[in-house]
Amino acid sequence: MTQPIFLLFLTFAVAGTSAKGNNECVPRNFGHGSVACECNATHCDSPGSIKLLPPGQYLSFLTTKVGKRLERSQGQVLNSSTGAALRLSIVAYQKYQKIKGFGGAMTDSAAMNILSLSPGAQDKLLRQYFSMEGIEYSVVRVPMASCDFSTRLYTYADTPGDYQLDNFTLAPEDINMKIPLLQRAQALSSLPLSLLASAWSAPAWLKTNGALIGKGTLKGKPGGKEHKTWANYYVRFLDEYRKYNLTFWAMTTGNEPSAGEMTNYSFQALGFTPETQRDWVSMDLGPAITSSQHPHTQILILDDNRLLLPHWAKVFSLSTTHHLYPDFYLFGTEACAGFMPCCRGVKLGSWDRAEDYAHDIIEDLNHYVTGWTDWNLALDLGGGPNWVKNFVDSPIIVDRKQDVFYKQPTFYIMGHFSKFLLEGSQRVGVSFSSDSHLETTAFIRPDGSRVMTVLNRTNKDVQFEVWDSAAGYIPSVSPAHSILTLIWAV
Ligand SMILES: *[C@@H]1O[C@H](CO)[C@@H](O)[C@H](O)[C@H]1NC(C)=O
Ligand SMILES: *[C@@H]1O[C@H](CO)[C@@H](O)[C@H](O)[C@H]1NC(C)=O
Ligand SMILES: *[C@@H]1O[C@H](CO)[C@@H](O)[C@H](O)[C@H]1NC(C)=O
Ligand SMILES: *[C@@H]1O[C@H](CO)[C@@H](O)[C@H](O)[C@H]1NC(C)=O
Ligand SMILES: *[C@@H]1O[C@H](CO)[C@@H](O)[C@H](O)[C@H]1NC(C)=O
Ligand SMILES: CC(=O)N[C@H]1CO[C@H](CO)[C@@H](O)[C@@H]1O
Repeated sequence: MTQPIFLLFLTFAVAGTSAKGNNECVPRNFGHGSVACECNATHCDSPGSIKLLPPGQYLSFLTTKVGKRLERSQGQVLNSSTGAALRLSIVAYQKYQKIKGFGGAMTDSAAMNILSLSPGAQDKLLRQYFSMEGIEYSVVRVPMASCDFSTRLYTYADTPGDYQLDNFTLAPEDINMKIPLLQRAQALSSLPLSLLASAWSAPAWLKTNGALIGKGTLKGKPGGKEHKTWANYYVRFLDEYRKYNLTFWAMTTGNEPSAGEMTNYSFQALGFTPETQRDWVSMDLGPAITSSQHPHTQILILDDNRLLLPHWAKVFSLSTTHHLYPDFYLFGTEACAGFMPCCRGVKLGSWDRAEDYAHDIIEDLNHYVTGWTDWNLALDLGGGPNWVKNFVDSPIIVDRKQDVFYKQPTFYIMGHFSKFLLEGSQRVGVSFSSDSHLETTAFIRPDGSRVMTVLNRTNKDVQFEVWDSAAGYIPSVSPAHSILTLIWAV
């Protein structure tokens, strides 16, 4: 992991708390700027399912540094302007990319953390992510075999010389943990989940360095037996998961191929250059998938740092990348907070990390990205387990001893997008009547309803109105340090 797609700016402040009620956040202040909401086997705050109001009314959902968490309200769409100094107009004829979805990763560590809770608390946690009452994740990234967020090193084919993959076998981590959780997540979800597979390393015996970690590539050349075996390994993985009724929307060509080009890289990696990976996809992986029982599985390249675009895409003949290759799409496969050496691990209730998430997601969406996948679905209080101590943060932190989990501000940020931007929602233009640094993005959903999300990272409340020529005027305010999602039918 460690995909530095955003920078952290850490400051400290003390936040207020929100009211405690039946369905409300039980706030816990750990001194990191805002609160985390505590959930247990019998209580968890939840935004609830969304039913659009008829045309002429809007719904709004607000999360603030001072403690609101996807707080719902509603109002009338007006027929005339309120005269607000700032107007954000929907420009419906400016159409951009369509959304695939939002989600997180079912790593070995995430699965262990979720399963360390009592069955009741596990259920509450899964409902928070996947059900209509929660934030309705639709994408789950599934590491193929071990990564740094595992407690041991393994692949599914560790028998040396097993080119036919006769001894390919899923791990106990899959069979006892990840698969049952994915099935439960699917059962809670109102739509089929889009699963995304990523491998970290090939089996050691297929690699130049004879190890899962460090600098190393596949032996031989694309088209050779190691490259063929590695392609067939992906097919076998899809075959095995399908036996559990889990089918994959897409696979990536491998997590962070650039890491495997670094001397002494500390955890599982497999090096590729754009040229070797292009040739492996065209000679081995592509044909293997096409002739498998999963011919429609999408292949995503460059499951790696954003900085490597558009070079990789150019070599594969894929803002810059979109304009070069408009028929392909961009999708964010991994992001997290707390990976920087200065400020590693968990910061319960951090508001800065929430704003970093929101800023990064809006920026990506406004540059043609079709979805955004968070990293571990759940970590422990130390930001692990992680066998190389590469501890980071997660939107849900589990305290096994107390049988509780904490929903961090980043959890609600994810919800401001995942719950509203259904697959197929199309981004449209927004024009500002005057200079403002409010960060915003707007979409028309498949049913024609409109969604606008507004981020304010300053200390000032900002009055504004939305104008949608198909609906009217929505008077609103973006409070200091808040994120607001407005949704209305037309
Ligand atoms: C769960 O949390 C609620 C709200 O804080 C509390 O009233 C209840 O006692 C807790 N249940 C357990 C089993 O700790
Ligand atoms: C807006 O105009 C429509 C059509 O004239 C009318 O039916 C509606 O009541 C008006 N709404 C408001 C809030 O004034
Ligand atoms: C590999 O699989 C074969 C056939 O199922 C079995 O006989 C053999 O013991 C396995 N080898 C290892 C090292 O697991
Ligand atoms: C398999 O999963 C799909 C949803 O992805 C569901 O509709 C179907 O009922 C499941 N089948 C079985 C046998 O569980
Ligand atoms: C890599 O590790 C080896 C063995 O520990 C060490 O000798 C070498 O200096 C390391 N190389 C770099 C570039 O860190
Ligand atoms: C309109 C307004 O004041 N927006 C603020 C919201 O947050 C951004 C980012 O920090 C500020 O630059 C804007 O001034």
